[in-house]
Amino acid sequence: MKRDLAFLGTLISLTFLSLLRSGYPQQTAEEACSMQILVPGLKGDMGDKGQKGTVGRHGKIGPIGSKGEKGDSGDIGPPGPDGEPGIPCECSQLRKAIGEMDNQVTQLTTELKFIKNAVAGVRETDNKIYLLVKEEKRYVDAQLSCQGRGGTLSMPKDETSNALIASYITQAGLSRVFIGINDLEKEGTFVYSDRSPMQTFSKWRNGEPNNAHDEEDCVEMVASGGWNDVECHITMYFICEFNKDNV
Ligand SMILES: [Ca+2]
Ligand SMILES: [Ca+2]
Repeated sequence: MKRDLAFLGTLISLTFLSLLRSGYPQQTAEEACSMQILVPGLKGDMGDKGQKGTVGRHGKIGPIGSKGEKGDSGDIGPPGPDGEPGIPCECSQLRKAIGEMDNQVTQLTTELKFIKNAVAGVRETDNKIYLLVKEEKRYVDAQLSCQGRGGTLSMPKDETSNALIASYITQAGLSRVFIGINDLEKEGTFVYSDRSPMQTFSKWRNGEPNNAHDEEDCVEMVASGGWNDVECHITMYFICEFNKDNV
């Protein structure tokens, strides 16, 4: 039986080979197989749907969200502990400081009063300010007083300034004042209080300067505006002058 089957197989193979050789004389059996693979077959039926896959990995973190609304205020906290005891008041130092301030206020009030009186009483031209000082002083002390205020004894160098000083004396109800003219350094040679020499302008009264008793080296102005040489050690009111550039 096995022998019959083997024989039958051999017979089929020979028959298949003879058929191939009669249809495609130039091709081998191997080439015939390749041709069968290259020819496209008919489209098969769609397969069944696959099974559901496993869960994927987590994605990237998303953008920051918008700011939320302000929350409600919290409850009031408990009171804190008591503080350290304070330092006793340095009353004596405070009283001293207050006393010093009172003194300063008094001093400032006095100075302000002086300034108000001075401003209210001065006379002025375009470039000068004149101040009548109602303190009786000798000539040298009067000059020092004017210098201490930033000026000098008044120096009438023309008719205008002389007339202004004269009216100042008259309006104050005075008869005479010291002005800034003297011949202290050289008898008979009068100079102004700033040491500048006398110019062509002068207002000597008749018969003056006479250097009476050989002791008159300082000069006063009387209410009329005239000049007279007098002794320097006598005391009287005086008029200072200030340059407006220096005030
Ligand atoms: Ca003289
Ligand atoms: Ca005289």
